[in-house]
Amino acid sequence: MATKTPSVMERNINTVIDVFHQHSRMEGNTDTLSQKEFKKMVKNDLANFLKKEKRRNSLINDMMEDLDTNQDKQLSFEEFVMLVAKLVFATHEKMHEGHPRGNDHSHGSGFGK
Ligand SMILES: [Ca+2]
Ligand SMILES: [Ca+2]
Ligand SMILES: [Zn+2]
Repeated sequence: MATKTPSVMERNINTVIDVFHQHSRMEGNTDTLSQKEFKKMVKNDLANFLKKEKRRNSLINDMMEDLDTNQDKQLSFEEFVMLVAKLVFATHEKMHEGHPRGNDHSHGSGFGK
């Protein structure tokens, strides 16, 4: 069986993994995000989806505390993917503001703008 080119969805999943590690490698434990690394990721890579948080460090810290379920002040990849899941869900909800489900199922622009 020939290997097929990854689909857009598969590539986007790989991108999530790559972006996590681009940041996790910056300092300390290379497998986890420190508070500083997480801040940088929010500001560089989630600037449109987390606009409010981007502007206020205290919101980023709160978000990190919520995600850091074992409370070791580091985000493991497992803890981080919960944020991705929440963002996927929240983005879809946002797309449905003013676009009720049903009929031809249309979407607004979500957090993209
Ligand atoms: Ca690190
Ligand atoms: Ca942790
Ligand atoms: Zn939908």
